[in-house]
Amino acid sequence: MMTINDSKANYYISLEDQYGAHNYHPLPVVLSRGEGVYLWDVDGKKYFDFLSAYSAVNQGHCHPRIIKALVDQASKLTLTSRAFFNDLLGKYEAFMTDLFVYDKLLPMNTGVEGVETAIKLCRRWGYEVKGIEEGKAKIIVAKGNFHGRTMAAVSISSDPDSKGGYGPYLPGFIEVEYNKIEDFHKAIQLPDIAGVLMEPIQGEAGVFVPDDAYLQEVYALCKENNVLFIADEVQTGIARTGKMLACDLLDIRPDILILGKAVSGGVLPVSCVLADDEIMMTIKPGQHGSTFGGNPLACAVAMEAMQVVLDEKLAEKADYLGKIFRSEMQKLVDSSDLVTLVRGKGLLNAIVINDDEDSDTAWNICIKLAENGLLAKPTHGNIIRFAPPLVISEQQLLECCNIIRNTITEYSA
Ligand code: IF1
Repeated sequence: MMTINDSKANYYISLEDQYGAHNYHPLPVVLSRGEGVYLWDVDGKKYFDFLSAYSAVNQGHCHPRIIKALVDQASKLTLTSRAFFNDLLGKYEAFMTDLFVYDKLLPMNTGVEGVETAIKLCRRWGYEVKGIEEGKAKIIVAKGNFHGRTMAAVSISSDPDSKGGYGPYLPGFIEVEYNKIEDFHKAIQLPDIAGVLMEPIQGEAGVFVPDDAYLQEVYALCKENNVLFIADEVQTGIARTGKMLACDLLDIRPDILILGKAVSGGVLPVSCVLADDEIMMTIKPGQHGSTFGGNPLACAVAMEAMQVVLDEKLAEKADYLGKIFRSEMQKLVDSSDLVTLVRGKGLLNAIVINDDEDSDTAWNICIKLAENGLLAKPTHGNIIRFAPPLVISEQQLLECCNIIRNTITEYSA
C-alpha cells in the first residue's frame, strides 16, 4: 500500500533535493504519466488528479486531440519570434477574439506575464486615454490575491511567503480588503486610479468566493469612475467554474481579461490578454513583447485546446458536476467534526479543515488521500483545494467523493 515513499520515488526526490533550488515543498509523489483524470507514479501507482496542475489541465492529461495538434505543428514550425509573421498567430488571435468578444489579443506565455501585460496596458491607458499625469497612475488590488511571482506580482501580494525579502517593491498600487465593498468605495474615490485588478475567485486564498453583489458593484463603480476592471482569470477561466469565465457567472465583462493555464490544456505555457482597441492600441511596436509569445506551436495547441473545451461542453460539465461534488462534500461537513465548510464554483472547490490554521492536518490528510489514490494539495489556512480535470465522469467523481469521505473518516478515527 505504502508506495508513495518507496525507494524509486526517493531516488527522484533526492536528485531534486541535491541539484534543484529548494523553492517548493511537494507532496512526496513522483509522477511519470498522465491520461485524462489519471496520473501514474514511477512505481505504477494510479491516482485521480484533483489538482489539475492548478487548473491548467482542465481538458485532462495528454488529451489526444491537443497532443495531435502539438505533434503536427512541432514537425512544421515551432518558433519564429515576432521579428517575422507566422501563419498561425493571426488565426489564433481571430479565434480567441471571436470566442471572448474583444477587439484584440496580446499573446504571452506564463500567467504572470499576462498579469504584467495587463498592468502595463492599464497604466498606458491611464496616461494616454484617461489623462492621468505621467508616473501617477494607481491600480487597486485585493488583499489575499495571488497573481504570480514576478516583482510586480509579489509587490501586490499580501502573503509574507511569496513577498517577504524581495523588496524594494513596485509602487502604484492600493490594497483593499476583498469582498468588503465599503473599503472599495473609499479606494475608488482616491485620485489617479487607472484600474482595478482582481481574481473573480481567490484561488490561493483557499478558493475564496466573494458575494456576487461585491464584484458586480466593484464593476459598476469602475464604469462610473472611468476605471478599468481587470480580471485575472488565469485560474478561474476556461470552464473551470462552470462557465467559460468566472466573470460570466456575474454577467460582467472585464475591460482587460487575463487568461493562462488551461488555454493550452497544460501542454505549453500559453497566456494572453484580451482588450478592446481603446486600451490595446496604446501599446505601439517595440513597447512590449516576448520571444516565445505568439509562437506557432503555442497557437496551434491553444486553438485545439480551446476547441476541446467547446466540443466537450466542459463548462456545462463543470457546472453540473460541481453541484454534485459540493452536495456530497456537504454531507461530509454535516457528519464529520473535522471538515467545517465546502465552498467553490463549478469544479473549483475547497474544504476547510477544523483545526488551527497553522497545523499540518490538511497536509497529513493529503498524504493519506495520495495513499488512497487521489492527489490534492493543501492551501493556506488548513484548506484542501479539489479541482479535477473537467473531463471527469459523474461515476469517477462519485468514486472520488468516496475516497475523500473514507480518508477523512479514517483520519478522524
Ligand atoms: C506556483 C497558487 C494556484 C494564478 C493567478 C496568475 C498566476 C497564477 C490567479 C500566475 C498562478 C499558481 C502558480 C503556482 C501555484 C499556483 C496557485 F496556489 F499559488 F495560488 F493556482 F492556486 N494568476 N497560480 O493562480 O501564473 O505565471 O504561474 O503561469 O507554484 O506558483 P503562472
